[in-house]
Amino acid sequence: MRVFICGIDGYLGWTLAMYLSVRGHEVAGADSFLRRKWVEEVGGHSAIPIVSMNERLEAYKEVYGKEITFWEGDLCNYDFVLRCLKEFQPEAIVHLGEQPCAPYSQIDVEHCVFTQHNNIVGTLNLLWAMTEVCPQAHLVKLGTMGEYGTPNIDIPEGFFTIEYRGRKDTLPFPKQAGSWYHQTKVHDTHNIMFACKIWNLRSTDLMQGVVYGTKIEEMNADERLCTRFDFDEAFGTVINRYCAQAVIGHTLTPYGKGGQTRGFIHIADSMRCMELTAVNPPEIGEYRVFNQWAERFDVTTLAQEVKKAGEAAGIKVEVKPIDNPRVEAEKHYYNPDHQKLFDLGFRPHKMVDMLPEMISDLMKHKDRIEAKREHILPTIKWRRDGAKR
Ligand code: NAD
Ligand code: USQ
Repeated sequence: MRVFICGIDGYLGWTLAMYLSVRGHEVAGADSFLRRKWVEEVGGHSAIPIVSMNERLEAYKEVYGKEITFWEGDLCNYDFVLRCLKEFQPEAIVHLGEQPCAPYSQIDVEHCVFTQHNNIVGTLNLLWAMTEVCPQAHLVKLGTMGEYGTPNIDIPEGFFTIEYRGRKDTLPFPKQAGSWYHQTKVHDTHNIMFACKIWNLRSTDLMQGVVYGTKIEEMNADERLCTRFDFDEAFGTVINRYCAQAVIGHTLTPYGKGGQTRGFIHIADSMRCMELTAVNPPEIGEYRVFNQWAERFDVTTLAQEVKKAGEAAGIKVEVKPIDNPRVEAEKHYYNPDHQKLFDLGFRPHKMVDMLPEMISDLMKHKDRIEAKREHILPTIKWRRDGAKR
């Protein structure tokens, strides 16, 4: 299958390019290297060293004997998007090319507006370009479980049937996103659903939970094939941060009451889900939603699991809750469905089985994590000083 990956230089994008290409798919992709700049801007760096895109592509060719095509450019530039699609004629487009970080989007008005513009305009450009070039291609869009928020009822996969004042309908499940970043995914969802309706495009919106992990197996062959791994206050996600914290003897940092519960998925399982989705497309004109997560944990239990794994590796680990920089429910009901990918054959790893590998991979780069210790504790806050209640 010919798959075009938007955001091919990212944590998931580079991993997906290799994962699909090794499995016989023809892969091309685009990126403007924004993620590298954002992490530098917040003072972080990848714990696992990464090489340039050119070096990645060369190393991949050397090790696996295959080529991945790359275009450098901005998805917010319509002509660029159009050119890529015209040249590659994809059967599937996996859209990962957005600003993915909640704290970054909360920094100030510039970062909020940038995130909204970048994510929403990039997706609109893709939708319009698809109508011109490849209206039958399948758009696999990375949404987020965070679009739903944390309602006090079960969360279905995108839609639910509701009876109101004696009438019944199947409608999109309400969205209550918890950051300016998460809001962009909600806006994308509405735009994609509308495009499928009016233009007969087809799309799967993957409501993905929080991804963790250092690598996929194919990266063991050569260190130039590694993907990035962030742990700073903005771009590090919670399990990845806890593992990096454990390795340098920093206390693990559950925020607030620590009952925040999310769906989690290992990076290798995220790849498997995206492949399963791409090779099982919806009908022309169909917009569908899969909830893409494997296991559910609250952030305190997660910290306890990382502590156990660290101690098994001979590291002393302490857990110390800190004030929550975010505005979010700290104790809540959370029961989202995730059956559809399992029906397609998804069989996930267990987080406890993956932690030893993460800790041992990160131990090799302990000095790089130590060098950015001061960028671990959160300083970006959801509340504004002038808006205190
Ligand atoms: P990432 O930042 O590592 O990857 C995104 C890539 O897209 C980056 O390389 C960036 O440079 C590129 N990009 C962004 N805007 C662009 C633009 N306008 N033009 C060209 N390139 C652009 O993020 P990730 O963790 O790999 O996440 C990929 C996608 O998956 C994102 O959409 C994210 O919201 C979603 N997601 C991630 C997670 C997670 O835990 N990592 C969970 C759920 C959903
Ligand atoms: N958290 C802690 N301690 C930390 C870091 C985070 O308790 O040191 C808490 C947060 O407050 C939050 C939860 O852990 O309640 C998850 O935070 P996160 O930073 O791991 O993830 P989040 O901000 O939700 O964003 C990440 C990805 C994003 C994706 C989302 C999936 O960055 O791209 O959309 O996970 S989901 O959370 O399901 O919406």
